[in-house]
Amino acid sequence: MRPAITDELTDYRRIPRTLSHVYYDPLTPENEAEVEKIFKALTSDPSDPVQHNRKLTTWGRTITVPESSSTVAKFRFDELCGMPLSAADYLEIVKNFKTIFILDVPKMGMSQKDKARRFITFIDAMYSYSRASVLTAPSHPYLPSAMSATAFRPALLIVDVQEDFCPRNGALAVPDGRAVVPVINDLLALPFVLKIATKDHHPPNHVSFASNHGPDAEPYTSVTTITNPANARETYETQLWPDHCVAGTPGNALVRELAADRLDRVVLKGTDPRVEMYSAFRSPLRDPPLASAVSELADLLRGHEVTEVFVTGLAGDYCVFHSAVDCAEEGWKTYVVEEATRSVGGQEGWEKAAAQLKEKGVGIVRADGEEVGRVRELSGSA
Ligand code: VGL
Ligand code: ZN
Repeated sequence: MRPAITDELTDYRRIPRTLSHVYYDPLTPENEAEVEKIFKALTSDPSDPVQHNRKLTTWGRTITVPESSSTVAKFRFDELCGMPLSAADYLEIVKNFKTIFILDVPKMGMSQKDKARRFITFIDAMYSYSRASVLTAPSHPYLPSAMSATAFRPALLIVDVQEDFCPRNGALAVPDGRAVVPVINDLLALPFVLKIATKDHHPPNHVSFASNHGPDAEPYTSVTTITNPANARETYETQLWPDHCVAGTPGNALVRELAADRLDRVVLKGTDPRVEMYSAFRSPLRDPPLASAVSELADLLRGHEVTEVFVTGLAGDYCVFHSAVDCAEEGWKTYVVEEATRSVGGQEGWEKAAAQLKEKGVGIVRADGEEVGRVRELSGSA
């Protein structure tokens, strides 16, 4: 099936595969009835009845929600995107409901740019709050896979293969870390459509350095609390480390044996001194996301119409782990190539991480396995 929006505006790859509520296309009467049935089921709690025209207030403005319970809202497309609501209004709506129905999403060409832009703003807001909703035919509950039923456009992601993460002299050397390099160099010779390396790229005053937390803070054991600069109520605990990967130092460099000439791009992460950013996609802050801790990685993958991502690098139980989790959540079929990663916690650390990755839908594969084999079989012109 085709998405109900023209290709140049399609941004559905952002929709995580875990979404369980779907928009039905095309809008046959049967599908409308099916959607209505789901809405009724989700709003069947008698102590939380559906209200009509609930008012939300934000920035002194009032938004009307046509039909909603305390957790589920329903709009016609034009009620949501046909009027001049702002990104702040959409965030307010998204914050208030866990599941949002949008009915009658039309095809939008360049003549409906405003509506399309609002729609994408709204989808982005839903994405950043991990809200459920949206978009596909009953037989295709997961749109990106429906869009790419035949396409196979694999990318290689090489996480933080930097001197500071490697023995012997790395400041935060991962046991046996350097052993990933020959495996990754072999992968770099394959016809991935995009080959991206990331670098942990910290300023000297980075929050994850124990040295920035007074004499009692110990690397590997102490923790600190990180607060969202835009929202004091959103916090997370994070472990402290030795100073590592400081911008401009030798330890920050990609490992010298890595075939860096085969890379298409290097993406920097952890550049904001205020937040820890294990994931190559973004920091854990969501409410709202911190723009300086969201990388260009997702946009790059979408821009190249990547369908699956093979994750490699260091460390398997930290940055590889969090990057793979976010990647799968963003909707890409995601694999970690097992021989191409090593963990801070050694084999035991990796086994724990791998078990959690599998639970989150990330495949653990071997460099000589069939998944990488599909990449080998692609013609070099891919
Ligand atoms: C990493 C700890 C601190 C990693 C980065 O790349 O896994 N671990 N910073
Ligand atoms: Zn770091």
